[in-house]
Amino acid sequence: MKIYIDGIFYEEKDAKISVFDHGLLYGDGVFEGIRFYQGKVFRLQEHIDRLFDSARSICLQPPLPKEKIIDAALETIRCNKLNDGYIRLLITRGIGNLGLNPAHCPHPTVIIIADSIQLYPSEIYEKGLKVVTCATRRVSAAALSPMVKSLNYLNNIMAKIEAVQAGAGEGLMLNEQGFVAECTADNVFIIKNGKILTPKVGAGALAGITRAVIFELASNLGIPLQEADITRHEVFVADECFLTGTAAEVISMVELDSRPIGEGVPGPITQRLTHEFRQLTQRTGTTIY
Ligand code: PXG
Repeated sequence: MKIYIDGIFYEEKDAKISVFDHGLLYGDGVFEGIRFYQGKVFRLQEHIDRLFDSARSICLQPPLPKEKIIDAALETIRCNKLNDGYIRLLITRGIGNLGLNPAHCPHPTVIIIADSIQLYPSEIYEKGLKVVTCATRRVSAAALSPMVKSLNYLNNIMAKIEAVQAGAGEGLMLNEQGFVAECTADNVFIIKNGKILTPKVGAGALAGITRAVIFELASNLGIPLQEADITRHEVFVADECFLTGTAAEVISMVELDSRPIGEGVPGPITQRLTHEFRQLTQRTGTTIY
C-alpha cells in the first residue's frame, strides 16, 4: 500500500511522521473518512468542504488548496489501483515543540491513506444492530463544537469501549442535557408514525455527510423528516431506528438497552432508505480513472 505524506508516496513501512507532530502529541488536527464505490468517490466535495471548515474552526491553515487536496486524494487511490474502498485524509498541526502553542508548528502535515474497508458482516445489515446507551456523555458544544471532525476522538472511544464491553454493536451517546446526540461514529435517526426524526447538530451530532444524503432521499421519497430533541424513551418506543455513517452506510438499529425497537427487525422505511442509498453510491461520484 502506498501512503501519501506531504506530496510524497511512501510504502506502508516507511510512512512515518515525527513524534513532535502535534497530531500525535495533542490530537491536534482534523480528518475525514471518505468512501469510493466502483471507481467513483462518493460526495468528495462535501467531505473536503467539511475538512476545510473543521480546519478553519481550529485555526489550522491547510497547506494546499481544496483542488490540490482533491487531486492528491484521487492520486492516492490511483497509485493503489483501487476501485472500491475508503480514504482516510488527515491534516495534522505538524511538527512543533512540547508546548501546546500551535504557533510553533509552521507546517501542517497532510496524510492520505487509501485502503479497502472492513464493513459490518452482511448478517448485521439483515438482522440489525443491538445498541447500548453509554454513560460517557458527548462533549458539550460549549467545550468543542461537534461540527469539528478533529483528531481527538477520546470521548467517542470511551463510549466505544463501553459498547464493546457490553457486547453491543454500537454505543448511543447522550448530550449533557440527556438528549440523544449520536452513536460513537454514526448519526442516529428514529421513525415514528411515518415521520423521520434526528437530533439537531447543535445537540452534539456531527453534521454527517451520510446524514445529509438521508435528508435528500427522504425529501425525494416524500417521507417527512424533522430535526428534534430525542430522548431514550422516544428511541425505545420508535417504530424503526437506523444509523448512518461513511463506514456503516445506513444500518438498522433493532435494540436499545435490551428493549426491541418496533418489531425488533429492520423496518420497511429503513430498508427502503438503505436500498436507495446503495443505488446512489453506485450511480454518483467523482470519477477516479
Ligand atoms: N458522528 C461521528 C462522531 C462520526 O465520527 C459520523 C457521525 C457520520 O458522519 P459521516 O459524514 O461519515 O456520514 C461520524 C463518521 C470509521 C470512522 O472509519 C468514521 C468516522 C469517524 C471515525 C471513524 O468508521 N466518522
